[in-house]
Amino acid sequence: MSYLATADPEIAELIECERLRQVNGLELIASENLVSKAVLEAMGSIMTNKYAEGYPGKRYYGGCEFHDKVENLARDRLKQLFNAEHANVQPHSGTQANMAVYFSVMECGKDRMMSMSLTQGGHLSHGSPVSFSGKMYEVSQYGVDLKTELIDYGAVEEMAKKVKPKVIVCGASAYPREIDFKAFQEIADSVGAYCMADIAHIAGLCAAGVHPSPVNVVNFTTSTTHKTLRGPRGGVIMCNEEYGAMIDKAIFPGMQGGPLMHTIAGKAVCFKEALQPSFKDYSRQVVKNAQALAETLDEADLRLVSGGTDNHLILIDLSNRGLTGLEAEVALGKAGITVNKNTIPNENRSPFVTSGLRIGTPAVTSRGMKEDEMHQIGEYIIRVLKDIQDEATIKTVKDEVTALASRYTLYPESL
Ligand code: DSN
Repeated sequence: MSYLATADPEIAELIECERLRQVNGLELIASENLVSKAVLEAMGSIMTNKYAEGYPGKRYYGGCEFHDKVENLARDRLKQLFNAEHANVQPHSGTQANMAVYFSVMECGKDRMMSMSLTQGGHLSHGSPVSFSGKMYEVSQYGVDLKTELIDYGAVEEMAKKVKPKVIVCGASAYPREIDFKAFQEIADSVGAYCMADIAHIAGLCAAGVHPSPVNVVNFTTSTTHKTLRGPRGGVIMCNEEYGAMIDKAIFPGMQGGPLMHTIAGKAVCFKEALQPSFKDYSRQVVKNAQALAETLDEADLRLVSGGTDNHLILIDLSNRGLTGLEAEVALGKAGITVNKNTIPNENRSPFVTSGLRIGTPAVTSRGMKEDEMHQIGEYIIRVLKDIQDEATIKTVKDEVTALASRYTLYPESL
């Protein structure tokens, strides 16, 4: 960072403040992770200097010979990682990956889609009324069974038969349990719909075989690359060869211009890392850590949505604690524990307040923490939530958090 410190000390200083926040705190946001130094170097490289509109071998600019090789490596590695027939690594984000699938198979203002509601675990780009997806298509949303807090596949099927959607979206941002992708595709087939699985949250777990993969099960799989997959921020799409040309066209020239080639280089590095045997160990540990943390929270009588977790995240229902998600998020933040407020099934508060907290283990697992540390972190959370006005306890917990964090690197081994 020496050039930056000279050229723009204000930005350099803010980046250093953020580095210290990450070093000294515990990052428990379920959708975040830490990238390796190799990914960081690729992202910060001169690959950003070039326009490469088009695809390898078919660009609209000269001088793309090395960019072609980088993008081909990224596509081939992603295909190998998920055993996919076709991969597009150009989406700038998960939302744009989803948009490309919708644009490929649905007609704006005419077609219907079905997806999980945002308050019960879905995502904005799955048809929320405030997102392009909810404005452009007619959307029907399914949720979880309010008793079990699990997806009710029978209810999804019933809705599909009534709604006759063109696309059924599965995949979630706040669902702690395994998703049955085969069941979703079967429901889609039964009503002549396409099925799209958005695995942004669990992509790393699917790649490592820790969660069943939807690739080759559903028609389209979209994802981000920066959550459990532990790569740079961005999106990808996978599908069978028969849909490949249509998806590629939807991304470019359909909705994006020049690809972010420095990000695509970072994605290629991430996929290589995820192909190493140690990534399977990492992913297994992410789940073990989430389950260890859930156990500690559950023992303290915090109510966990669905009773626990099968993946990398836990959803705590605070409604019987006289606390909102917002209050809990702020108090834990003061103690150096970063989490996010989240809606829960049967939510009656606004998304800015909420009755829940979402907690995830991908980043702390990348730092090398295991079950013992998860029990410790669970204790910290319990102590802070017991009385969020107790500033002395928050201060003591913050010191303990800093001491724990200081024992672990910010940069995962390059595998
Ligand atoms: N906003 C992300 C999350 O936190 O789950 C999903 O895009």
